[in-house]
Amino acid sequence: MNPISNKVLAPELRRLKRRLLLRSGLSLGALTMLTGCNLTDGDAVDRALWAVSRFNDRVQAWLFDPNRLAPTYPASEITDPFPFNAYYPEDNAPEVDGDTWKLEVSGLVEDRTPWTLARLRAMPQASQITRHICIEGWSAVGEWSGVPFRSVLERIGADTRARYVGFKCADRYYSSIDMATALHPQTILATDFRGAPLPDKYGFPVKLRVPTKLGFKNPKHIVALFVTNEYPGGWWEDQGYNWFSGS
Ligand SMILES: Nc1nc2c(c(=O)[nH]1)N[C@H]1C(S)=C(S)[C@@H](COP(=O)(O)O)O[C@H]1N2
Ligand SMILES: [Mo]
Repeated sequence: MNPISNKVLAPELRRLKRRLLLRSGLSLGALTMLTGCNLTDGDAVDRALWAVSRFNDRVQAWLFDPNRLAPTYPASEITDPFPFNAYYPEDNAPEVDGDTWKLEVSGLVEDRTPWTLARLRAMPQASQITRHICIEGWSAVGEWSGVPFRSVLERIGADTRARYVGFKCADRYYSSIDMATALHPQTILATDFRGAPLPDKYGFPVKLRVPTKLGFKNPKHIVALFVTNEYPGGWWEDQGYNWFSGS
């Protein structure tokens, strides 16, 4: 974890940090990674912040290359313990029953049959060790495995010309991503964390792992997905965080 607390930042930088989050959806952690600048180096950070904060959704969407891959890491760099985050404390994480859990599917798809955990696990699996970057200013490397989301979309006959995929979660959290991100090779419907079923707090039974996006675009405890052309928003997105929020 690399917490960048407000305490160590000058007031000017605090304002810039807020502006950066609201306007570009990037955290200071993400900015540090992108620019390679050292956060104690005030001037350089300042310049980078101003440059990045000029990006708007449209520019970011244009810059987004669906084939660009997020960096991957060796197992030795996995952050242990991995941080928990949600809009509530860890003890309140929902406890979903994996045996009765179903993933509802709706919207612009051909096959609305709900998915069971067994069906997801029977699909070809993928694994990744990637960095999760939270808008609150920390990042951590984790290992997730599951089904490439693209193959789920193919299996349900999703209209991949649609603009968005939206998600609803067992804890009332919700989020959405653009179709290019949904089809990205590293976007996976993850059932495992570090080679074992996702612990409750990290999103049991299923979370969307999107390493090209900030942490809040990685919904945990997913119970429903839908394909749509109508902007679905999200828990944080609707509170002013930048929707695109990624590279
Ligand atoms: N269902 C659900 N998913 C969620 C959240 C949440 O509160 N509820 N928080 C998001 C945020 S802001 C972050 S940083 C990550 C944290 O995931 P972790 O607990 O595995 O670190 O989950 C994201 N997905
Ligand atoms: Mo987050």
